[in-house]
This record gives sequence, structure tokens and C-alpha cells, in this order.
Amino acid sequence: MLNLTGKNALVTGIANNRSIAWGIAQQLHAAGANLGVTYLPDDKGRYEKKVRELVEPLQPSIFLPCNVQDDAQIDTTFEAIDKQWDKIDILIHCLAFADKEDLSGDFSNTSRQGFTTALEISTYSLTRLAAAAKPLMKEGGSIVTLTYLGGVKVIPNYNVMGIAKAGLEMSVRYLASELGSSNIRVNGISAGPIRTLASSAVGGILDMIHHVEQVAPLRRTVTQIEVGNAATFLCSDLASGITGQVLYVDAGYEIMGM
Ligand code: NAD
Ligand code: 0WE
Repeated sequence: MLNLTGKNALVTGIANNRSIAWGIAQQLHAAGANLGVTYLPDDKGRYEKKVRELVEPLQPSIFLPCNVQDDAQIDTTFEAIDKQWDKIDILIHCLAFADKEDLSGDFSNTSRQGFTTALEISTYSLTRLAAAAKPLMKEGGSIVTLTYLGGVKVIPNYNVMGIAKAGLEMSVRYLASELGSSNIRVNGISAGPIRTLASSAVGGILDMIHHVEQVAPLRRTVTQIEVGNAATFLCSDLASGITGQVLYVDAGYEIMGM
């Protein structure tokens, strides 16, 4: 069993009980980590209530709003962490967003604004959060982000998100190179398709999941908990020699050519 006792872990990207970040939070907690949770605030406070109730059993010692498009919210989050925790050990970046109209139709129709939004939220945020976490990772640390095959190969309709994930995976390498001297490791997990709030809003996701169930070596898709286990491994001392990598947690789908 992995042991993360005494480790402080900040988890971003929990929206509901289907979120990949929720699978990761549960497994980090099971390994003994002390959790901090951030959520995307909305005007009506719906996310806050839902996420607060969901994570309550994991007793996070930090629970804060953090829209990654807002530098002030990011700074406030890390100032609060600096006050409450002696250090950060683990940062989970598990968020993405593109305008829905940019996830179907011709990729060449992507607007300037749509392109900018997708890369700001889904790509730049990793670098911005890593920069904020760096001075608080006093004993080194582990940063894990979530990516998808659509950043490496063409997946119909993934479109601008594919460009965002390609940039995210390259950000993992540049960040790993820079932060290695501070004993901070940076890795990505490329998850196979999972039914979540984000993916369910995508037309044809069930057909894609069905395809993976027929073609992947394990003849199934993966669960949020399996992704959570891989993330927990990458955050543990068992992975102390691993940085700058993208680990596929996809039931083997990525190796198939035909
Ligand atoms: P999800 O909808 O549960 O999670 C996405 C999260 O992004 C939500 O919690 C949402 O609040 C957050 N978010 C969006 N805009 C934000 C902003 N401006 N500031 C802060 N947070 C913001 O869906 P998910 O599928 O669990 O997605 C999590 C990650 O996993 C994403 O990076 C996604 O690309 C990746 N991923 C998902 C799949 C899949 O099939 N579901 C596969 C591979 C990778
Ligand atoms: O990264 C993702 C989800 C990305 C996503 C999804 C949405 C839908 C709702 C980002 N932004 C939004 N914005 C919305 O308004 N995945 C890996 C899941 C996913 O999304 C796809 C997929 C798969 C798989 C989009 C097209 C094709 C396949």
C-alpha cells in the first residue's frame, strides 16, 4: 500500500462524483494524504455546495474557490495554503475547458477567442499553478496533470482541445526540466475516455467508449479510481525517479495501430 502520510495534497477539478479529480482525491486520502480542494465558483454557488458535500468525508483542511482564469483567486488560494500548511507536497491539475461549439465541426473554424479560452484554461493554468506552488514545495513535490490521446493523435471533434493537450504535455516536460533541481517532479496521466460531466456533454462519447471496449487490450474502459491509483503512485516515493513523463492509463488502447 502506498503511504502518503504527512503529505499535503492540493486537488483541483472536482465538480461532482464522476470527476476524475474525485477519483484521485479518494485514493490520495486512502493513502493517508491531507487534502486541500479547490472548485470553480459560480454565481449561484451550486458547485460550492455540491463539492463541499461530496468531499466532506475526506475532511479537507482547505476548501477554496479557484477559477484559474483569475490571477487574484490563484494568489489568494496559495496565500491561504501558505498560512495553513507548512508545505505543499502534491498538486493535482485536473481541469479543462473549451467552448462547446469548438468541440464539433471543422477545426479550422475555431475562433480566436475560442482558441484562447481553451489554451488559457486547459494549458496555461498548469504553468501558472506550478509557479504558485513552487515556493511552497519546500521539501520537493509532485505535480500531476490529466491529458488525453487527442493531444497526440487526431480524435474526431476533440479539435482545439487536442492543441491544448499537446501544449499541456510539452508544458509537463519544460516544467519537469526546470523544477527538477527543486526536487519537484511533473508528470501527466493520459486517461482513456471516461463518462464525466465534461465528456458527457460531448456528442458521441458513448460510441467512443463502446469502441474502446471492443479494441483496447483489456476490452474495457478505465475508472476514475484506476486513474486515482496511478496518480497516487506518481505522487509517492515509489515514483521518485519518474519526471517529465506521460503515463497512459487507458486499458492499453494507445498501443493499438489497427
Ligand atoms: P469534469 O467536468 O469532472 O472536470 C473538469 C473540471 O474543470 C471541473 O471540475 C470544472 O469545474 C473545472 N474547470 C473548468 N473551467 C475551470 C476554470 N476556469 N477554473 C477552474 N476549474 C475549471 O471532467 P473530467 O473528465 O474529470 O476532466 C478532468 C480532466 O481530465 C481534464 O483535464 C480532462 O481533459 C481530463 N481527461 C478527461 C477524460 C475523460 O474522458 N473524461 C479523458 C482524459 C483526460
Ligand atoms: O478532455 C476531455 C473533455 C474536454 C472538454 C469537454 C467539454 C464539454 C462541455 C472541454 N470543454 C468542454 N466544454 C463544454 O462546454 N476529454 C478527454 C473528454 C472528451 O471530450 C471529447 C472527447 C473526449 C474523449 C470531445 C470530443 C471528442 C472526444
